[in-house]
Amino acid sequence: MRAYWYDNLPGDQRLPHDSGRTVDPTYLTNLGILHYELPNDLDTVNRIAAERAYKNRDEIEISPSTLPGYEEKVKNFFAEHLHEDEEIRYILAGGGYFDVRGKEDDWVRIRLEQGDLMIMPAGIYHRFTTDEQNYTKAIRLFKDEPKWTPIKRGEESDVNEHRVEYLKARDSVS
Ligand code: KMT
Ligand code: NI
Repeated sequence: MRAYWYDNLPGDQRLPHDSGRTVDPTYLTNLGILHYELPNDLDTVNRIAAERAYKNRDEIEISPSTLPGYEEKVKNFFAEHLHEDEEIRYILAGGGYFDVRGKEDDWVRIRLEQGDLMIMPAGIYHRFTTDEQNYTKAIRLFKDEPKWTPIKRGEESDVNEHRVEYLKARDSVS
């Protein structure tokens, strides 16, 4: 895992877009993001899922040959959104980028690779993209039913109760 400020330059979303400015782990913690390095350690992933009472999961292989409608789906993953639940992702193979909004509403890019487990809080604005290899295999964990409900950023999402709660929690730490 490596986190850095997104460079905001035009061009393919799958390029690193690395501004060269690193984001420190405490900053991510203050955004409410948890990260663990668990290479080949499904036992620990299972324990974390159990502790947080996650009941369901699925496995997704994001690549042009395994995911029907790949280009369209990758475009959708990259549309800024939030969820009303925590989002837990465990990378089994390949890599990818999650971009999350920092406190000043600028993008932090988080590079994930095999063995990375990331937990994003409900209500955080984010987006995802594969990298130039076009390959991400991941386990997605869900609290209840494996439902996929991204709420796109807009006037409504800004007043969503999970968004409001998230901001309250985020802005109460340093
Ligand atoms: C998301 O929230 O955009 C995703 O879950 C992307 C696919 S999982 C690597
Ligand atoms: Ni999401």
